[in-house]
Amino acid sequence: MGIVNVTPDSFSDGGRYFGSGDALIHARKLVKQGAGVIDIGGESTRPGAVPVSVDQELDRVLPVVEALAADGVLVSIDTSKPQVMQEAVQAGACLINDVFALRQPGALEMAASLQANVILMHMQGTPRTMQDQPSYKDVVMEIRNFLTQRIEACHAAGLDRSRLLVDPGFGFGKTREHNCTLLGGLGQLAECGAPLVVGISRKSFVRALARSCEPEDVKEVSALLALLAVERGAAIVRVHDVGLTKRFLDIRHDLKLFSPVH
Ligand code: PT1
Repeated sequence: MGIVNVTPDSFSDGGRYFGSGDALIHARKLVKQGAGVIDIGGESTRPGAVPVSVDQELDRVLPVVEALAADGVLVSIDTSKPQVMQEAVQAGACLINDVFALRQPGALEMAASLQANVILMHMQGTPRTMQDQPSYKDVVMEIRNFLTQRIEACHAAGLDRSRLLVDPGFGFGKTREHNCTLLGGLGQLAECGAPLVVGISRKSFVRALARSCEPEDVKEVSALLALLAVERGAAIVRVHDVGLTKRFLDIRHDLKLFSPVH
């Protein structure tokens, strides 16, 4: 899954300002590099981010969703707002990626009425304050329980289980230690019974692990961690550097192909 932010503030992960036109060009480049899905977001959810209005978010994302869907690309819409979900799906998005796991007012009902495919992500707190004091007794179990409960809530609202994916939400109300523990416990999250989505690319704990803020180092470590996540059961990895990640994953694939005992 290739990341396309149509936001002015993705500076710290190396993203530039993307107006809708630039975003479309970038998305098409990621598709050429081998992305199977493009995730389009018009509101930053990184730590400290402040919300934007519905109209602003729609203005940013809709032209990109429409154009990519017309190309035949699978489009995911990164939003927590019911109205954005609705208009993006009507414009051709086939997947809703919600960092609030459909907990915002009206979101669960909207996703159910659209009969949409949904990524349910875990977050402790809200983007503005989530990194203030993250705290867990058992980070893997608490996230697994949360995701299981959200699957149940979706099912009760009329969304078939086959439409749901889960994501532990790396960097969303988690310390570096929490993130590392989660990476080790991915196998237990796969037990939620829904395909696992993982987003690690260029996050601050990756910079810490890379012991470097050099963009090339951060890209390399991001791709390595994406590979590790797939090895531990992730079905989808959400990444900025599609070409590099794809190279790593293709090699992993060939290893299995050439050595049946692997
Ligand atoms: C994610 C994700 C997302 N991440 C899904 N959607 C972001 N499903 C946006 C940092 O610590 O992991 N899964 N949508 C981006 N969020 C962050 C969080 C970006 C933390 C950066 C950091 O630097």
